[in-house]
Amino acid sequence: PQTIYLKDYAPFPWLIDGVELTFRLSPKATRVTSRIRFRPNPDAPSGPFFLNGETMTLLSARIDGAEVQPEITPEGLTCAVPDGPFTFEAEVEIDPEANTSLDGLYRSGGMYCTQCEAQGFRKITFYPDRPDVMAVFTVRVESEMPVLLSNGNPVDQGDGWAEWHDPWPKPAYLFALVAGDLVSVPGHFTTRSGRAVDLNIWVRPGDEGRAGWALESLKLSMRWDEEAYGREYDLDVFNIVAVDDFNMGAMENKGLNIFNSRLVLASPETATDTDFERIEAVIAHEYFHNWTGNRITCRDWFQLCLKEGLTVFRDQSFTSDVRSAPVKRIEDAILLRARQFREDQGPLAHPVRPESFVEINNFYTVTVYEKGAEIVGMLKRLVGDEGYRAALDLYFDRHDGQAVTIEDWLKVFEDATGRDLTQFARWYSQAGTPHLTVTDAFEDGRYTLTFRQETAPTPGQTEKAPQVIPIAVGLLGANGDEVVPTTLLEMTEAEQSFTFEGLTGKPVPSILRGFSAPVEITRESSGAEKAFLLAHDTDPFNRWEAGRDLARATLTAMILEDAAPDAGWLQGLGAVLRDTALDPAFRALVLALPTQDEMAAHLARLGHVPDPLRIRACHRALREAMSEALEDSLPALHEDAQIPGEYSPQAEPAGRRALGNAALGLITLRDGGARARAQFETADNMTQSIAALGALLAIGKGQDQLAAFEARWSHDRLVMDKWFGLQIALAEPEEAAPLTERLTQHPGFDVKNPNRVRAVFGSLSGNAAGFHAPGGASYALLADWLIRLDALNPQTASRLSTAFDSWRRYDETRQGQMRAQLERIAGTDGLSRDLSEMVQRMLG
Ligand code: HT7
Ligand code: ZN
Repeated sequence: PQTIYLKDYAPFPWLIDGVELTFRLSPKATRVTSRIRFRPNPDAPSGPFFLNGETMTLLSARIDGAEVQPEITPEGLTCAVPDGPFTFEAEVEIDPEANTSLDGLYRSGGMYCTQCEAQGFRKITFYPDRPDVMAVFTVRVESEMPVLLSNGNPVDQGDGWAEWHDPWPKPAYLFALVAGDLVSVPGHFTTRSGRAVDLNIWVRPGDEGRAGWALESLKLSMRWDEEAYGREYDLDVFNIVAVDDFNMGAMENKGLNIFNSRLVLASPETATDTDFERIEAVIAHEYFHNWTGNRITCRDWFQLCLKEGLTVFRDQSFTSDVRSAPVKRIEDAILLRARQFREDQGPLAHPVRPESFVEINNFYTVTVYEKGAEIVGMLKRLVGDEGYRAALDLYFDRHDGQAVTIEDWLKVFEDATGRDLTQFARWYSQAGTPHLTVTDAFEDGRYTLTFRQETAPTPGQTEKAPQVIPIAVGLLGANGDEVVPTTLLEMTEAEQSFTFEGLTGKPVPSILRGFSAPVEITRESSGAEKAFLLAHDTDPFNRWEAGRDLARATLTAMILEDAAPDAGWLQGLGAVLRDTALDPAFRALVLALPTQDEMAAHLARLGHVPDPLRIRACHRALREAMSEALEDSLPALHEDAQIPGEYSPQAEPAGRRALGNAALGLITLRDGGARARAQFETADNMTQSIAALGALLAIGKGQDQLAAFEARWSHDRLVMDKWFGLQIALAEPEEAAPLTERLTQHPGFDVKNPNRVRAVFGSLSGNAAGFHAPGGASYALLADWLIRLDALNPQTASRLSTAFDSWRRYDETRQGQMRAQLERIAGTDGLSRDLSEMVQRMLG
């Protein structure tokens, strides 16, 4: 397969003045006719006329009305064209029913829907399928389906047809079409300049009662973008459609967002607090793309972080504003460290803006999204709130309607603030997590912090230059008072010192407050100092961080030295838990231990070979110690979470339940499951019910409850995903593979449904001790299914294959077993470009 390079970018030699498409939908033989008005691009060198097109049959083609016979290859067509403007027309036939890749036009549960990002449009018709070719689309859909949707505004409709026109030029990846037997949950929004917008959440009949939260989240997002960024909606309608079979979370097609149904449908009985929060965030994310992604898009796919990093940053800010800012920051840091730092440490490490790819779908990664968002956050921290707003205003003004690059993005910051961002730009090109080593000294009232930055080599990048690192620091006095408030230090050198004058005693530093940069940090400091910060830090992030560091340190000592759990940390934890002035959601986060995978990564960084079974045993032992030490506090926390009255998914009650259920998990370790059983019996919402079930499964009980849960919910796909996933995630190590295998025989297992496949195999790889259980059965099982899945849905197979990315961390036996599975996959005939690229990179 061909490797595509950023350095080879060349503009398309033509511009498009208008696209007209007609779809005659039929399950196995959909006809698509296209009429595309091309004219030479004055800013591009001339070149051959090539249109992407795959997996379709060309029935006829015409140029300016005259029949032509283009040359067809598996990738597209070429054809001689006139020198000046011309109209290209084609009719093609495609087979949506046979499309199991869920990319292009496909069928899901009897409806038709599309997914075109990144390169799905080329499976629909012949077209220059690249983001820098933007055009105005008019679409006619003909079908017996009652609801026919496409992008933009409705133009007209009749019996069996509908026409749509999108006045905003867009790249083909934002095209969408939906046809189905759907019902809408309608709403209205008036923009601040007075535009009336009809909102619809389209769902299958029967699901109307579960779309209200998505609708409210959409209105909240629309208002927030006006207030925080001055961005208004720009069409008369905004449609969202829920689809059961979907490769990712959701898609921001102009005026017609398509969502995985798990990110739309929610009721108290079927969705957890976390589901509600996630729906709110993803609805916001896709809505925010209307400006950051759609009105201003990417010049090429190497610039993906331009829209994704910025839009993730925007959805994170939204959640911080509508929920709790410190809690959101901690959650984001947990995710970044667990997944992005892990990516950076392994064979799949790549820059936020990669320089080459074989399959672009493999680069929708945590690095592009979450590290991309961190870079935006750092820019904002460096230029300040006002500078950031001025830069964004300039970005929207200067680039509206364009397909742009990271250079364009950084230039608006330079122009708006006068800052030189040449060195900062390394954040986009250098892969890997910078590691800061910190030392300090105190003399005559002067306190000096010295930082050294280093980034380990990553594939294809051995040498790393120093990056700009914004380090937020505060200093605390011996009594816990803040003697120096949060100050932003700008590190630019490989090693650099910063001095604070006029102090009366040696302070306790609180470093990297608010997780001000996506870096790792090492500083020799005593447990007592960490305990002090856990008790006193005025920065909530670092207060949590101190507790996390202590938890990791005690777990590390238990694993490596057979040490007893740290009594000082347990005491500090108790004090935090009892402090009712603290947000319950924050306290729940303080109670959560580093995950077993995080511990494996930590031990590997320290130069040890992690033993997943030993980590699991010590994790369990530490939780038992917590259960005992906190025995007096836990029941009250659990009781406080039994909130009477109507269920609300808002942050406050959700936080109380998070803390209560964390307490329940610990209580269950010592009470044999009595309290969890009672909660399961009486729960009137999914948060309480799944937490109780999880607590029981974690102690090897709960089989009756699991059966009751299945009996109650077997008709509901989304709820059953939880049932499949939870039992695998919590299975005993030696049971994980056999249980997973049994569940693939369950009548509810459907290899064509990505949610179900992820529930099963994502949970298997998420069960660290189960995935790495001796004998390698889980490795073999996952590889078997990746090979089967790849033939149907390469994107989902490729994403799930990342379970193997940390194989080099482990002992020789496990390494050998994982490498053998990767080689077996690599040797499979007919492997997709997606999976083969991933496996090759992992084998390195
Ligand atoms: N921009 C979208 C990314 C995406 C996608 C979504 C659904 C199915 C396949 C997809 N490939 C790429 C989603 C987003 O980031 O908002
Ligand atoms: Zn996005």
